[in-house]
Amino acid sequence: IPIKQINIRKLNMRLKHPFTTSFGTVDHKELFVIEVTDDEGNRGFCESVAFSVPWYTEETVNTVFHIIEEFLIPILRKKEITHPDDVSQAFKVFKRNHMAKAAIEGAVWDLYAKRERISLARALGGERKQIDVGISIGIQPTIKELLKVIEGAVQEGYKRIKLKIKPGQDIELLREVRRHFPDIPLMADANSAYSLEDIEHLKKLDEFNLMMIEQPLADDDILQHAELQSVLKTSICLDESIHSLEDVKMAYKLGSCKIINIKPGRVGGLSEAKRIHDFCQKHNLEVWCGGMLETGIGRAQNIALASLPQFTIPGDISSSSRYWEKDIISPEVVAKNGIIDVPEKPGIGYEVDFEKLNQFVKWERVFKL
Ligand code: OSB
Ligand code: MG
Repeated sequence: IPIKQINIRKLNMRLKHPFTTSFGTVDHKELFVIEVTDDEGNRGFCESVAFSVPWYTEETVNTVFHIIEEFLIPILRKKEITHPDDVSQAFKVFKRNHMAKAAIEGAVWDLYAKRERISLARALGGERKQIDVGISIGIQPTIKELLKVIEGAVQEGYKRIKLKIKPGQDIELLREVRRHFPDIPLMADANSAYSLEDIEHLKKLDEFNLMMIEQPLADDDILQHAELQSVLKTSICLDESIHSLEDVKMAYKLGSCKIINIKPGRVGGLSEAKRIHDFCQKHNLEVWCGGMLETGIGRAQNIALASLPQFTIPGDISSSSRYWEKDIISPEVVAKNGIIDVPEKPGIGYEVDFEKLNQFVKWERVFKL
């Protein structure tokens, strides 16, 4: 894949509504849109998913740029890339910084699929023409407001409702939600807000018929989750703890979870996401695709990934309009009755709308290879 040029645009986009988790509130998303161009003028796109503050994992939007500029682009100048899998392989000389690596790698995947004239979904081995999707609902100021947001999501047809919880806003909150919505497919995400000292408290989650509890314990733990899973009926899903296939193997061996949330950015890109998918398929771990409040570019990448067969649980892949007044792709992502059509056009299958995108650009850097 003869990559000739990399354009990196820094964007700052305001979310329609602030999104609150146990770690804090996000109301703007700063991100990089990565564009890679080949010798025939084909262009591949991806976005960086890191937040401005290192409270989900250690990366930030600015460490992403630092790593790309100082370390990743020099590698692309030296190494020949014949397949997108070569990108993550070549990047392995540098530790972690998965969101930086994934931003470049995802753009190369899109470029590769466009050169092959196939959809990104197909390039990854995806089979589904449509994917089921769910929605992640942030912590709301009051239960009343939460119930209203859930009602809206149920009306829209989302196939799985995820609620953010934290100590003090968990058991009573879920009891109230279940009283109003006894049958909806429901789960909770704690974003590492608990410790093993809360084990008796966390056992109460078993009464709510949850699909899973996502990342209850520390972001860097796998062992303690195994201890918790051994006493919980509710399935544990790991998010923050999983950075690689090796982490998944450890979690599987220890019995730390039954479900894996795959986010390409967190695991270093689509190639590693696919390897994790394949392992989970072989070992009967269910997987689903998480979200990072992406624009349509990242959403399109997630849709392609979620078309793979072991993505058996609806992902956090909502409509563009959930987070953005206007998205930067055309057409926008639309979930109808909780279903999104997987595009069949080459690459990510959505056009980047530069007229819209340019309104959010703070600056741009061009790297010739
Ligand atoms: O833990 O999955 C998470 C948002 C920001 C940071 C972490 C998470 C989330 C979400 C929202 O749950 C996912 C989305 O709708 O993009
Ligand atoms: Mg999560």
